[in-house]
Amino acid sequence: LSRDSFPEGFVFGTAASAYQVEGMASKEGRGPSIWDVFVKVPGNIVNNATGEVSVDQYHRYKKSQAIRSSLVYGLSPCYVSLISASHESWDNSKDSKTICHSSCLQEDVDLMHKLNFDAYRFSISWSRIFPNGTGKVNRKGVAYYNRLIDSMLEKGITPYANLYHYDLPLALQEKYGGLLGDQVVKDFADYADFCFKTFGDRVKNWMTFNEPRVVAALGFDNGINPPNRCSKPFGNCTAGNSATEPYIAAHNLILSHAEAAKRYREKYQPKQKGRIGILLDFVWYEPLTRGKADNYAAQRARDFHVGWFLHPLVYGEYPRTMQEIVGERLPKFSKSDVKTVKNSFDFIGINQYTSYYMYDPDQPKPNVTGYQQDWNVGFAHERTGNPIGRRAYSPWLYEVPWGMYKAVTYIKERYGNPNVILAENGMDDPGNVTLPDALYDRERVNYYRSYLKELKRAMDDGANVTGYFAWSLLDNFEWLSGYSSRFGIVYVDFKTLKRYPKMSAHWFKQMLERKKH
Ligand code: GCO
Repeated sequence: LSRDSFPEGFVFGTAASAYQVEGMASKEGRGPSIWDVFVKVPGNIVNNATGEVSVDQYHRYKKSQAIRSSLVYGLSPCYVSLISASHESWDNSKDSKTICHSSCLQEDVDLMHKLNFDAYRFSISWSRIFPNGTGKVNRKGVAYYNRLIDSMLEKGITPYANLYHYDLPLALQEKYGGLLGDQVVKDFADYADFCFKTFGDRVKNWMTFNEPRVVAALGFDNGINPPNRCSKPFGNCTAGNSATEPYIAAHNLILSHAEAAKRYREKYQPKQKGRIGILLDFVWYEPLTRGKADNYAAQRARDFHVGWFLHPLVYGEYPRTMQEIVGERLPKFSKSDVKTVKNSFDFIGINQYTSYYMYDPDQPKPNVTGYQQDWNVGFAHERTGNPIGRRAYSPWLYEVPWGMYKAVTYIKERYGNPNVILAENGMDDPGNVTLPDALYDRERVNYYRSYLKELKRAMDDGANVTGYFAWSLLDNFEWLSGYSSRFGIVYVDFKTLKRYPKMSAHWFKQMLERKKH
């Protein structure tokens, strides 16, 4: 497998999100998001970790002064960093963890470039731009994203900017219930509009939301993610109404996406010539048996998963299965909504990691291990004692390369072969692996190689895929798991924040090398 196995111009990048990598969460004028308060409640996150410092990308995205001077004196960056480390007393700083240390491995954009990646999918933190969600702009936040974008362009890394990765400004949650309030549609579009206006001269690939299904289901059905709304006894969620709220939140997410896309297309696209899309997570659901009931169950699951959002975007309505099952509780699109929602994308981003078997929970249970999903749809990780794939560290993540082929082919067939970017794909190791063992991530290399082969196979069979993003460049803050799960192709020592490329990083570097023809 090499770059040449893919069409000319195919983009390879890595993906990350603001709260997971930036750090400086309560500094430089950033307002809190719903995650900032959630992580502070003891017991919510493994080891009570937070994204307050995380991997400090806020400071470590570009060449630091010491490395710049190395170019002047003709010394190797590593050598200079050793000198400067011993001469300057970094540790005297009150906040030494968030000071930009200089070392040959600490510059993330530089690292992407060295590993031969073409692009970086990052997210903009809404409350870093508008600390209260609306109104006054935080100039320091704007300056940070300007610096980040500029340093990417300097290095030939194409920015892919996502506007929302779970981090709703807390102010909007408090003001009108966040995603449950209709007002979020306008507020999100205003925020998006500001970003298009400010960064759109350089950012040509925009994404509105990451994984709206996760936002709706985990935030409002089982309530394990903020704002922790549910009506079932799960975790420590607050009173909500699981029967309706996930559908209302999802509906507002769809309308917010569509409104932002409309603004982009009308006001900015003609001049800026970029494109806009949305990011959907897609677990492939494979029927457990060949029986009709399981087939229908799998189709239903795909509809409730990716169809929930993609169906309205492509066809202007929710999937038939959802309409039948959810009935009156499913909000309706007005005629004018349909006009904004339908075709409100230039591309679809798909986050594809894993696959599950799906069975009809009303049929007598075959021999499976798994659990019941919401909406009373059953899914399983094993069929007659055989796991669907090798399990990674996270209990939800099984390695199923053929699921990649099926998921991408399904989008092609059911949704008219839209332009797709494979926006996330990857696997994790446990957080407590140590150096140097952590660097020998053979299994991650196998994972990437086999999934990329299946992606290529789907493309050879006609799927219109134009890019691929690995999750993630760096080990980082993995939401509820904190730092107990590592998804990076680059190891981060969370104490020193030093970066150490793993074998998988070297694998990508070689795979992406441009051959001189
Ligand atoms: C997503 C998640 C990411 C996770 C990654 C690994 O977009 O899928 O929200 O932020 O870190 O998926 O679990």
